[in-house]
Amino acid sequence: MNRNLKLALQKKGRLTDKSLELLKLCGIDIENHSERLTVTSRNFPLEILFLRDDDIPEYVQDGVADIGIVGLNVVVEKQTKTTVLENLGFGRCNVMLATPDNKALKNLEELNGKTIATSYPNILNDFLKKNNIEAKVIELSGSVEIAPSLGVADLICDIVSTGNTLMMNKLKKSFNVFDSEAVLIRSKERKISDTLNKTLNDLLRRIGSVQKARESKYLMMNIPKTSLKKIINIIPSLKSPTVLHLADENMLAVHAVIPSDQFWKIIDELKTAGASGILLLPIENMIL
Ligand code: PRT
Ligand code: ZN
Repeated sequence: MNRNLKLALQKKGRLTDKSLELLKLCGIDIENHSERLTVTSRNFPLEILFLRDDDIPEYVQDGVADIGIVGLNVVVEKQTKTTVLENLGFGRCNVMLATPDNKALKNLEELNGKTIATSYPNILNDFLKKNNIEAKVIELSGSVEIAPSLGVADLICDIVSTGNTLMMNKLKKSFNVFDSEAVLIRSKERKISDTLNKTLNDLLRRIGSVQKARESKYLMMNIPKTSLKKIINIIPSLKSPTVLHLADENMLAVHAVIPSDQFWKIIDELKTAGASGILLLPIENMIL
């Protein structure tokens, strides 16, 4: 029986928009899903299941969905038999220890004998064990940040992104326990048909090219002919840059793909070397 590949996504939350945007960049059309549990793509053999993020690892493990997009923090906490196929580079956050403002920890050993409230007991216990620390862990399902002020715990271990939530609760970042981002997972043990495997590989190839494109930008500029050598030495190009003649024969146009984060580092050098009309364009897809 031919069926579509099933992908579990968070129904409504921090990862939903970015997950759908990734699919769109992969050329996969998803119609409005707001009131539906499942949606099938019009132009790719993919069915999307919209679920609570906490349920995604188990559903993928059990084969309800073939693959899923969820935070690594949830994957590791749930201890399911799933494996990470790809880090997706969004939904980045840290699981961190935080103390009341006036009770900062000088070192990890000071955690011994303390009570820590968290929604991530497995991740925390693993961290404590690795560091030979004996502390009492209290599991709370939400509003962990109010535990110290209620006198329930000495400190907390929770997700931190900007740190604003900690600040509002008079808490302070302490040690980092776990780095997280959204990941694509599949079941460790379940097999899928050859057809579904082909669809999965196609999807992974597309995701790979979107990720690669995100890391790169297309740089265009005009330069004096005499500066070519200098400019080529400045550009951290993947391959040799494209050099084009211009109507003004003393000038050349140079085009190159560069790592996104390099642009602001080299712009002054390019200008000093005589570059003008500098344009930096996003790349939608990069097939290597
Ligand atoms: O309804 P459902 O169960 O599906 O969603 P949820 O409410 O459990 O999860 P959601 O949407 O809040 O988060 C989904 C995933 O996003 C998490 O599992 C993380 O992998 C990732 N992520 C990234 C975050 C954050 N950033 C984040 N800041 N998840 C939660 N937060 C919370 C955190 O718990 C704390 O309350 O935001 C607060 C801290 O944020 P700052 O910016 O104030 O530090
Ligand atoms: Zn959740």
